[in-house]
Amino acid sequence: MAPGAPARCPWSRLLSAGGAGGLRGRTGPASPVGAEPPSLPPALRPSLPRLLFLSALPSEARCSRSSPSAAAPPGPGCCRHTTPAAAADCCLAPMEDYHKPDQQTLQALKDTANRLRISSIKATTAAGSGHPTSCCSAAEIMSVLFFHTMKYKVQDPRNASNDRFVLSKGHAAPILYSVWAEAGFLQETDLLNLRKIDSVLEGHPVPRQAFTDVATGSLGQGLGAACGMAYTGKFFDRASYRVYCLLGDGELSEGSVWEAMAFAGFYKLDNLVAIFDVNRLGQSDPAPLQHHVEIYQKRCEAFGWHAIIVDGHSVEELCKAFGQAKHQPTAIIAKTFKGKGISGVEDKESWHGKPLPKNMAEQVILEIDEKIQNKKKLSPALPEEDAPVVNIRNIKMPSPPSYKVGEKWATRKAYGVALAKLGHANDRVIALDGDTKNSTFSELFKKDHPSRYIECYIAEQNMVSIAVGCATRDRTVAFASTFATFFTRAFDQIRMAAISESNINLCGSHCGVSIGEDGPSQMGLEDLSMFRAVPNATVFYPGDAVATEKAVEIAANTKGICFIRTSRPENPVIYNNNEDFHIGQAKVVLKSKDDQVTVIGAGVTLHEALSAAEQLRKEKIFIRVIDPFTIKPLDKKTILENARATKGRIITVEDHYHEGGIGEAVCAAVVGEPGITVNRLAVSHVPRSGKSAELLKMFGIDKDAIVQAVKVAVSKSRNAE
Ligand SMILES: Cc1ncc(C[n+]2csc(CCOP(=O)(O)OP(=O)(O)O)c2C)c(N)n1
Repeated sequence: MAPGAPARCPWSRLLSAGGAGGLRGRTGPASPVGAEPPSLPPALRPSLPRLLFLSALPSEARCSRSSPSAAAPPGPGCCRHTTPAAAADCCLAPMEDYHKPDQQTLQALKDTANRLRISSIKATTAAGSGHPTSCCSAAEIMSVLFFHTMKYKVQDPRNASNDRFVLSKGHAAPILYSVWAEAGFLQETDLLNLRKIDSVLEGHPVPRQAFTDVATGSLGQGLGAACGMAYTGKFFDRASYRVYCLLGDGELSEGSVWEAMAFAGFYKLDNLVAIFDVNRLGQSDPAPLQHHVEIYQKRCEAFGWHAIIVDGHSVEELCKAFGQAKHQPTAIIAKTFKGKGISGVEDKESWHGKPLPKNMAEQVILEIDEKIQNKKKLSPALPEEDAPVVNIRNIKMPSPPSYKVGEKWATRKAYGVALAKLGHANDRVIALDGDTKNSTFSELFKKDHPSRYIECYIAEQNMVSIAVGCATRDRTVAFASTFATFFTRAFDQIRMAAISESNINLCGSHCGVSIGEDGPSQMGLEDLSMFRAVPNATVFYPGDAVATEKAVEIAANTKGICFIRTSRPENPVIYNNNEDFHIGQAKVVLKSKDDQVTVIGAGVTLHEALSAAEQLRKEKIFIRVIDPFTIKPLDKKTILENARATKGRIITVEDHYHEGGIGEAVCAAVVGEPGITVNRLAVSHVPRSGKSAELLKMFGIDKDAIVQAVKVAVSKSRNAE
């Protein structure tokens, strides 16, 4: 080396050897999550074009931030960084990717922002409701994102290779609609139908709109879904699309946002950009941090994000910030003003969620219009079409179940076996868990398919949102598992998943008192109630290992939210491996012409019902036993037919609270039917620790309780006769 010549960064040599990968145009192997990192994690490898770019530069230009300065001369080599991460952060940060837009473009972006303001005001005033001030703070952000930064096909908003956008502050929907009108996908006239019954432009984004992947409006959920999309882009699709998510500062008080921040930071989702629209105000009060953008920055950095503070009304600063790709997720903390551009309203409290009265709107529109210099519209750049073609239709198990009747299996374990098997049928089947994989048995999937397992850690709300994000645009078939009871804390995410028309599959293990000693905090006793209330949900409650395997296969091919309820105790296999199962088709497991009562049980109580039948038979009392297989939809026809054949007597028995469980589902199915009586055995109050059998007895849902209830039912009608 010539004396005095700057040496090459040692890491850049290593990086060159690392091959292609990195931010865009990723072609190298995905980093298997949880696997030993390669010599340099894929996230830190530069893309091929970047490498070419680097090698074309004079060596001293290669390290953008370590150029010799008097204050901090470079150490040995051009770079003083001692770890690949630090080198990647400095030497490889592609600041050179940022090309300052020319004045004409900058002005066009400003003009676009003002047109978006005008459209949002017009739409909300026409609707007589909506959130124009929340739109106006984000006008420059949306303009730069959609007309400078993002790459997408306007006429094909769901193209798999398009960059994604999630409007987490969903109440600012009018500005999203205005963007799509500005781009030419919607008509200006559509905007004036905002919030009308016959318009797809609802008050908050919904996937009825081709440009909306996930419904938002329940604040705090967009970033989790965006993380799922980014994870999918980086590790499953290995494509170059990027994911952008706009959040309000008020919604940053939601814990779910920080679950997502931790997830993105941990997995180094360098294809994810969150934009905080820090407009200082919430709905009824200022947001707690008001304009203290530096505190947001510290918080983001603490979560492993690269955080940039910008003036959110400066298109130039925004262009520059969006141009800064890093090897970690990026947060753009945009200081803005609520109602920006609306004189008398800007930065004022009490204007949240209020449309401008017509006269005022006209005046304000004139004022904003005066600022527009050019009517010419900008077009977005096209994406690199590198997302792979994916087929997730008609996924069939590679082989039938292979259980033996009478063998004892817990349905939770059968779930893991089934999912691992399904993973061999289709490489788009993925599994997620919240640090309970050795309890739910999703670890069996991880063992077979480590690169398709996402550990979400103990953040169930985020896990559901991640699953929703992964499943958007039909990129994956997602199965997320945890204890049934812990899904209750994610009910809002599940509810929003249904509004998002998501096809996620959720498996809740450890249902009911039958888990035993761990006690009530671990027992799922409200989960059926919760999932039954979800529109279009399918609720599976398999009775044995064979039924569980069938449930997993069916769920993978079923639209809407699927919930599979599994149990901890081991119970005998009762179905043959070739038994056919269908949604909404119950199984009559035990039947004779002398049956006097129909008993409906599921999971562990199905087995208690079969034991009760055995005992009653010795006393010449015969019962019919039904396994509903799905609690929603419930097989009303089979239940009614069999109830009628047993003098109208039904007993339901379930390991769940009375409210919203199987008993109530059956009552709803038979209501109004003459001559039918339903006696419901269920958990009546908060349980405690104990042995599984002790608890089933204590709560009157075991074999003895069923025997007793049958005898009462039979004798009651005898008395009546
Ligand atoms: C989970 C949730 N809680 C409350 C609301 C009601 N809400 C709608 S907008 C809003 C204020 C949002 O403030 P911010 O996030 O700062 O957005 P801005 O409108 O200021 O951009 C509230 C409380 C909601 N939609 N979701």
